[in-house]
Formats: sequence, structure tokens, C-alpha cells
Amino acid sequence: MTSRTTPSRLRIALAATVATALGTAGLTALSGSASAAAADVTVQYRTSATGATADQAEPWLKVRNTGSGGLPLSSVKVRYYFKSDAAGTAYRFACSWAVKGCANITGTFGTPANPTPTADRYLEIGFTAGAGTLAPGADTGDMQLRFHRADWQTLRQSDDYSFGAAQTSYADWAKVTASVAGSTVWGTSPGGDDPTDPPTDPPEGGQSLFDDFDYSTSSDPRISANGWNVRSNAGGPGVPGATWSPENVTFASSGGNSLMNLRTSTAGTAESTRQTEVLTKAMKFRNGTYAARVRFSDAPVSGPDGDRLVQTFFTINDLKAPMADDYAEYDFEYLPNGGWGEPANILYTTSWETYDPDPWQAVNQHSESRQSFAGWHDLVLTIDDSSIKYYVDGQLFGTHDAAYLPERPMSINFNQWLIDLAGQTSTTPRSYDEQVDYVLHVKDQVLSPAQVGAKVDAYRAAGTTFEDEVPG
Ligand SMILES: [Ca+2]
Ligand SMILES: [Ca+2]
Ligand SMILES: [Ca+2]
Repeated sequence: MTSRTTPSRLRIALAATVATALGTAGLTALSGSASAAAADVTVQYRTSATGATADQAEPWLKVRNTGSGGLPLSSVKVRYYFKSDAAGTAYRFACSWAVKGCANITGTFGTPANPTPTADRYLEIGFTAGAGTLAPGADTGDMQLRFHRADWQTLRQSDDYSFGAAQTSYADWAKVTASVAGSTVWGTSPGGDDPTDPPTDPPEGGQSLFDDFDYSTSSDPRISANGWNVRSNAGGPGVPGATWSPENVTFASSGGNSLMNLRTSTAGTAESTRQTEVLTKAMKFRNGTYAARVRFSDAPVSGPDGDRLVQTFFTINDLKAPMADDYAEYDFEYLPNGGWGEPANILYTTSWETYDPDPWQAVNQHSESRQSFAGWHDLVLTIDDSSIKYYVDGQLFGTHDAAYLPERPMSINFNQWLIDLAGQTSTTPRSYDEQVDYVLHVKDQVLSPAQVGAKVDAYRAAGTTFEDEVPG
């Protein structure tokens, strides 16, 4: 452990903190003992981007538990210090691959309290509970991490404190720091920076779209002004020859809260079939959080039941060619009466890499639940650089792989359509409703379902029924 630096001052501070928490009895028991220093790690570093300048910095790291007990990785923070290219330059973190799973690794940028000529920013790596616990002697394995300028311009790393151009294979590296439960246990920070100060920089992104759908009718000019298209143009999906009907999109107030209703109706023929769709005109949404409160229904408002409907909330862009891999689509799709070979109600969430319409070939990953989802549901979709997650009513519904991440921005859509007319062959008119309370998108930030709820509550407390800060 030749490059190891363990400041004994910090060990003592840790022991004192623990003793204080335990009171006088604890002080006696811990005084002079090594118990409080049981948590201990070494950090190894290598880089695969060794140039003085690079498109991305690639600090690859391994954290080893050299203590005597199990080490929950969620208690560990590692800081990589660098000199920013300019004071206002923004950076983005990404994880290419990690034994512990990129979804379990977080990256946050911060500014040291005492900047130096080689360190006025740092990347702080953390772990979620899903990363688990390291047994004594075990390490995290490879963490292939990277970061780049938000504008993708070349960055200079030759002036970065933690950068080691010669470190092309893993070795102990004291120019990164590691802390466990708020106490520094590894490395030498630059300029007397305290590696346990909380990160100072706000999370990146955060520009939001919120709409409470407070409109009068589908021809309310504010709908278009706010960036929505109420679909009237013909075409798929659904029954060939069906009409997409703006008149079937209506708005009603319920307890002071406005709801959007998408009504889909048929009398058993293509000519009588009216489908509904509302979508953003702009394709400008990619990573971040998508949320909506949606009411699915199992039965028609009137008329005979049984039609094979799809009630949705989704994001999508355009397929530029069959199997083009820059296609992207993320769906919540509820089939109240089955369809696609399913005999009864089923909720799908599906993440698409791409597809070929003819002959049909799909490259996607899906999760499903065969039960009724009639009624109101809180739907949340999150996309970061490592995975796609779907939540229904606060519960994780599915996690999909990095292979299905979006390559290009997308629109946000709601629609209700008929797979075919074979589910109910009657010519008696019937109609089905899908209602939408609100939609929220937060750019580049992964929010928990609870954070989504809090953000919506804040909009409503402020009297804001619509806001769009998302850059086009
Ligand atoms: Ca630099
Ligand atoms: Ca794709
Ligand atoms: Ca509403």
C-alpha cells in the first residue's frame, strides 16, 4: 500500500464523533480502541483516456473493503478532483459498465471549498442500496466511469489533480479520496478540501414541463400555444380507416381540478371508429423523468363491452428506416379487454430499441402484469444513462436495460385506440374513456415517485397549471 495516505487526525475525529453519539458509557468503551476505525477502504484507479485532452475523462475505479467488517457501499463516497475548462462549464456523468451495475452508481459534481489550480471541481461517486455490501477483503470490481462536457467540447485533463496519464492498469491511487459514513478513510484531498462536505452544485438539468390540462375544449387555442397537437391526421396505429377525432378529446373539472378525457368510440366498422390522441408537437424529451396521472377503464361508458382497446401514456420518436437504431419508444399500454393474443386485461411497459414494420420484427424489452388496472394510477418513467425504470402507484413495475436507451429526443403522447374490431362484433355504438389529470417531465433528473408527487403539489400550491422550461 505504498501510495496509501490515511490521515490519523481524521481517524481520531471519527472516534470522537462516535463516542459523543454513544454518550459517556460509549466513550469509556471506545477510548483508544480501534473499533471506530473498522471501516476502511482502498481505491484503485486506471484510465483508458490518457491524452492531455479528450472527449471524455474516464476515471475507472475499484473500491476494496480493507476493514474488518461488512461495508455497505451506500456509505461510501469517492471524489475525483479536476480543473474545469472554464468557470461556467457544465459536466455530465455516465457509467459505461460496472460489476455492481451502473444503475447502482451515482455521479454528482461539486466545487471544493478551497479551489486549487488543479482542482476547482470534483466528481463524487456514490452507491445506492442496490450495490449491496462488500465483505472484508472484497472489492467492487470494475467501475468503468466517465464524464464529459455538457456541450461535448474537448476537455483538458492534463491539469486535473486526480488524473494519471500513466495509470493504464489498476493500482492504488491516493489522488482520489474516499469517505465512509462521512469520515475520510483514503487519499489526500487537494488544497485542504474536506472530502466530507456535502456536494455544493445543484443536480444538472431540472427544466420541467408540467401541464394540469386546464383547458376548455379541444379547440382551445392555448392547447396549441402550449405545444400540444390534438390529432386529426389519419394513419396508424389501430383499425385501418378509423378516424382520429379531436372532438372526442374533452375537458371537465372535478373538484376544481381539470381533467382531459380521450373518448374512443365505434359501432363495429372502420367508418364508425373514432380514436383519440394528444401529443407534444416537439420531439425534445430524452433523459429524465416522465409522469402522468391516468385513469384507465375496463368497461365502456355505454354500449356492449369487449373491444380490444389500448389505453396509453408514452414517449416516441420517428422510425427513419426499418431497424434504424436511433428509434426510441417507451410505453405504458393497458389492454382492458386483452388483445395481441392476451385473453383479458394486461398492463405492459415496453422499451424499444427499434423495429421493422414489414415483415414485423421488434427489438424491445417489456414488463407486464395481468390484472385489472381500472381507475386512477400514477405512472412514472425514468431514463438515465444506465437504465429505464417504470413505476405504477409508487411501486417499481419494471427495469429495462441500457441497450434500449434513447439515442434521440422524443415527443410525449397519450392515446386510446382499437387493435381490431374482432373483440366485439356488434354494430351497437359504444365508447370508452381514458382520462389524464396531469403530465410532468423533468429533464435529466431521475425523480422518485414521491418527488414527482411533491413537484406536482408545488405547482398546484403556486397556482401554476402549465409550465414548459424544456429547451427545444
Ligand atoms: Ca481540466
Ligand atoms: Ca433505439
Ligand atoms: Ca389536472
